[in-house]
Amino acid sequence: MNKQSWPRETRSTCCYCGVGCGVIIESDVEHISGVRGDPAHPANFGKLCSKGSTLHLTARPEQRLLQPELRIGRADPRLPVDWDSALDHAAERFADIIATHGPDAVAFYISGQLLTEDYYVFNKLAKGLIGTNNVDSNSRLCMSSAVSAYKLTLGADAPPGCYDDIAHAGCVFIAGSNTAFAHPILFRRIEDARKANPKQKLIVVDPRRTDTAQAADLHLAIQPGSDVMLFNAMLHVMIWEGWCDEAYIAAHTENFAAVRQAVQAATPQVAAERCGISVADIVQAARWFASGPTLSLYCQGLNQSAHGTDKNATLINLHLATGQIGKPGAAPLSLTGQPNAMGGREVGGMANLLSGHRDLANPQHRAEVAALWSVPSIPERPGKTAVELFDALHCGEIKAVWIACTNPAHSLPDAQKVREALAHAEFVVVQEAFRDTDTVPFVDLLLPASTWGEKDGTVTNSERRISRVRAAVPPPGEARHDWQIAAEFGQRLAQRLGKSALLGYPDTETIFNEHRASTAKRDLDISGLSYALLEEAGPQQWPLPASANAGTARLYADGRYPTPSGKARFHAATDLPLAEDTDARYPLHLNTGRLRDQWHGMSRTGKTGRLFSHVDEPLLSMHTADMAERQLANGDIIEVTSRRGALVLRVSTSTEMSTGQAFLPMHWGEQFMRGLGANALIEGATDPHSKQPELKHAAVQVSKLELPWQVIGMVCGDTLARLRPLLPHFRYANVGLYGREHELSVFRAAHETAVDATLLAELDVALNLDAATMSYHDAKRGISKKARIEHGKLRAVRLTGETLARDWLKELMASDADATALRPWLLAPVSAPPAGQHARGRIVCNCLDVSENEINTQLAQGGGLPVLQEKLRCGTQCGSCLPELKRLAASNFKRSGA
Ligand SMILES: Nc1nc2c(c(=O)[nH]1)N[C@H]1C(S)=C(S)[C@@H](COP(=O)(O)OP(=O)(O)OC[C@H]3O[C@@H](n4cnc5c(=O)[nH]c(N)nc54)[C@H](O)[C@@H]3O)O[C@H]1N2
Ligand SMILES: Nc1nc2c(c(=O)[nH]1)N[C@H]1C(S)=C(S)[C@@H](COP(=O)(O)OP(=O)(O)OC[C@H]3O[C@@H](n4cnc5c(=O)[nH]c(N)nc54)[C@H](O)[C@@H]3O)O[C@H]1N2
Ligand code: SF4
Ligand SMILES: [Mo]
Repeated sequence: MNKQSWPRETRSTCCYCGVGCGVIIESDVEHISGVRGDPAHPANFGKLCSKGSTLHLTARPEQRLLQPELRIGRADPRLPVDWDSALDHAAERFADIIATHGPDAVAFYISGQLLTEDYYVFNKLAKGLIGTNNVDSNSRLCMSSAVSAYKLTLGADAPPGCYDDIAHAGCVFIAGSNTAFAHPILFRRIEDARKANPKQKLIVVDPRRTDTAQAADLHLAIQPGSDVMLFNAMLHVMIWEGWCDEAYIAAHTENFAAVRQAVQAATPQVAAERCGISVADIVQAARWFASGPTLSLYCQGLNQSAHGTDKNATLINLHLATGQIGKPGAAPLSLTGQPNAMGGREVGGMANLLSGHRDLANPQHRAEVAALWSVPSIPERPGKTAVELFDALHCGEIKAVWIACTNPAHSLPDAQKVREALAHAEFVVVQEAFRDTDTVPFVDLLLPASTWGEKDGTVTNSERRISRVRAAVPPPGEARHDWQIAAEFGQRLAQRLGKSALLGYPDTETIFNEHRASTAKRDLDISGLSYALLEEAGPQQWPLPASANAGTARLYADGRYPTPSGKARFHAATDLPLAEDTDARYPLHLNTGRLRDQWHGMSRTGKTGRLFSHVDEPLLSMHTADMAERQLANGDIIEVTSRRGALVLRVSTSTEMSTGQAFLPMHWGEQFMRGLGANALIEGATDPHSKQPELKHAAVQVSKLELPWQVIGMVCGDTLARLRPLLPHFRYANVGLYGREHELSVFRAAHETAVDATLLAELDVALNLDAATMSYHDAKRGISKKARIEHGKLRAVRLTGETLARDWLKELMASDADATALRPWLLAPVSAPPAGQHARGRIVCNCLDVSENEINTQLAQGGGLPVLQEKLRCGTQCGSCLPELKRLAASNFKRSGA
């Protein structure tokens, strides 16, 4: 008999970003106990970043959604139901709506975090079974401009390069990507390449001086939205200086004349003025780019724009004009955000696409897919894209929406309008792995989905590499796989609609094989790929046709493109202003994006204290001059307003920012703060080609808000579910976790005046302080302190009026230290810490738990990164903090005048 050894090890793929790192999951019978990088995986060779390496800490069954829940009337609470009743009810509602209003009255809104097999089933359910093309994905908010530009210029949605190109590049050109935070393991590869080849040039185009930009040889801090002008000016210089590859242009491209014309007016002088950078820097960038081999890496700074397709395509123009494509180290490589944005594109999981990179608008393609699925036809009418879909829900054109693996109430632009749309809808279904998201309160039928560590299937990363996702443990409670839920619903719906059931799949491999068949003879042909081959030979890059025995690392080596003429097409575009520009009332550009340790709406990363220690609350970053103009000091509470919403936050001075700009992380939403998050402020005008919204920009004003009454509460353990309902009662409020072995929940709030006693009593209950062991109240000064000390340890504390002690108290609780010395402090009005207590400050190195204060103290004693690594060990494990450590060392070096 086989003896099972524990912990068991399962090879799978990280469920966060599009780098697609291989992981080895350690588990016992039902629990995931650890995770480490898979040394054999070609995306990461054993490395993981701060998010990947803490995945096991976010995989606790007690935090999951475990049972279907249904509400019948809108005012009713949702109650647990069994799966049969849940799916029957859903099928009945959908069948009714379809019978009365037609198939286009229902819609599916899915996600680049689904597996390819999940995606395939949803797409077939909508387009094949129901007969609507209303199936779109959050990839519309993410990659659709990259897709449309690839198709427009190169003829197919295929990133031509691979990660290995990083090592071969002479110039790495990063535009609109904070790779150090958002694709950390790729950034490790860039660091390695630069070490191996010190001549390699790194250029970063970003309005902010991010950690990525600070590592660059040349940082082009352009004005928001001015990328097309920059790229056109670079091409202008290349033409003028004779740096173009005329032979390549002649042999392998078309439409260059139009582009030559379009960039004529984009002189370096004009561009310098518009972009806010120097002529010399533009010329330098053009020179390095043309010298090559040049690898461009780009992401949401280009895609999330009302001119995102133009931004992508004018960058691709530079590659075509200089022949920097189809050879080692040279490619326009669009970084995918989500782990399976690529897989979604492959199965055509969007409103304008069909399986196997086919186009809905093409009658031949529709006929091919109809034949493949054995259905009479695929509807011709294009489906609604993400923003249109929610607009149609808002005006009642769409009545029912089925949402899976995305949180639109948080992530779509104009969050208030999205909430209205969800509230108007007749029927909202959500498949979720966790229950605490901003969308869940609007849901009629909530279905528990399995997630990372439990699911089985495939994903494709940014370099076209298909990897297996494998289950280490069974789904908790009654959770089911996403594809299963869609298929089981589809079977029931088919019965009611009197159609043949198309979705009877026994397992994911059968779905994969059907998908594979749909790719035959297409640009992404994977006829030669199978689960067996992935098992044997590991992850593979498409195309991998039946005739091949391994995948393809680079495309277009022969200069032949999948266009009708076989040539790549230059795309002529001129610079356009942002969709929403600043004016006297809204004079600042708001930019939004990611932090190193959080993921989107925080439903997963918000489950572990460790991922809050780098940044623990939503801060608006600004330039000191803009703050001074508004008489703002670091940490002040401000109100930021746009033409459609407002948020109350703390402001933080940042050397990353240029004047006239502000930055807000996208992560915090209603679950973690008072207010709807960044998208309360964003309009999200869409790109005409890709329909991707401009999520990176809004015009805002920032003004100081006096909220003198402040409260801070901390309690051992994760009690966020109990603290959340209190957030809306304060003008400013947020919650989070902190700590490692001893995790605590932290609640911060402020208000114009003292809140009433009932609210404070509710807060005390949520903080487990209703039976406090100690309390101090000074009515005259408006200070009160309440604490519970058990077995000599501080278990909960609440401070009002005077909250300066919060940081060292947080440390005391997180270290589980003896709190005896605290008693006198607790009964006096002072805020100074008792001897031996101190605040550590932000944690920079998450793996080794090293704080910014500790790093600065060490740096003050001399030495740089190597000394930090030797003495404090920071930056020696996952490496996610390396860019920041280098920056701290460099600024210390400058400060000390060395
Ligand atoms: N830690 C972490 N990593 C993630 C994610 C996460 O949530 N957290 N999400 C994943 C997903 S889905 C995605 S899509 C990627 C996103 O990855 P990125 O696109 O790299 O991340 P962002 O922070 O959204 O934006 C990148 C940069 O665009 C800049 N930018 C803003 N406006 C402009 C502009 O007009 N021009 C230029 N050139 N730059 C501009 C911003 O200042 C920002 O630094 O990250 C993936 N990785
Ligand atoms: N202002 C602004 N807005 C943005 C952006 C920005 O930069 N600025 N970025 C945009 C981009 S690029 C993106 S990709 C989107 C991301 O936006 P969302 O897609 O809304 O982000 P997530 O929070 O990752 O949502 C995924 C949801 O699926 C759940 N989930 C996790 N695993 C599973 C599973 O296996 N099955 C199911 N059914 N559910 C699961 C999670 O708990 C989570 O609630 O945000 C967009 N919105
Ligand atoms: S870089 Fe980090 S988040 Fe992205 S796949 Fe790798 S481990 Fe996961
Ligand atoms: Mo994304």
